[in-house]
Amino acid sequence: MERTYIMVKPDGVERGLVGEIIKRFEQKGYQLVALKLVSPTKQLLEEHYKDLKDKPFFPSLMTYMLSGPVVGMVWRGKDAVKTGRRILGETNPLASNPGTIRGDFCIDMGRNLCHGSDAVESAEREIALWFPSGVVEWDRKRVNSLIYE
Ligand code: YYY
Ligand code: MG
Repeated sequence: MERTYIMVKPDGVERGLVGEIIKRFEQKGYQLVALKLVSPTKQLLEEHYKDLKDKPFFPSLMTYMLSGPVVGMVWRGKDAVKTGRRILGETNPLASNPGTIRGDFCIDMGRNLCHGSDAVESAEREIALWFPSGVVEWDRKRVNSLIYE
């Protein structure tokens, strides 16, 4: 089973969309294995977005991400990384289909509500970064038998 790191960005937290975003992963059938509200440090965010540090939008991305607390979570399940990003929508909300989180709730790229890992390796890196003491490994046998064949 794959794991992915999903984060509600400061705009999503302030706009009261945390529950809505959690709901979409829950109703799909993914299993929540970690969750926290945190005001991240600049260093943590620079590490999280280290691949983007030379991009022109990096300074505004940092300002945005430091504007309030974020909710980090880890969701577990089959194909969680790729499907998680499909649940979020495209990076640009205006290119995101209705029915996706970004397609339904936002407009500008620099206010796109949420983050989702883009590959299994980056997911594991991000999970270790945001949840250094690990996640909760709990069993969900009964529900899994209703979701997976
Ligand atoms: O993975 P994803 O969040 O969809 O996009 P990334 O390419 O990793 O960029 C991270 C973050 O940076 C994006 O969610 C919004 C912001 N951003 C931007 O403001 N302008 C761009 N041209 C590209 C990305
Ligand atoms: Mg990304």
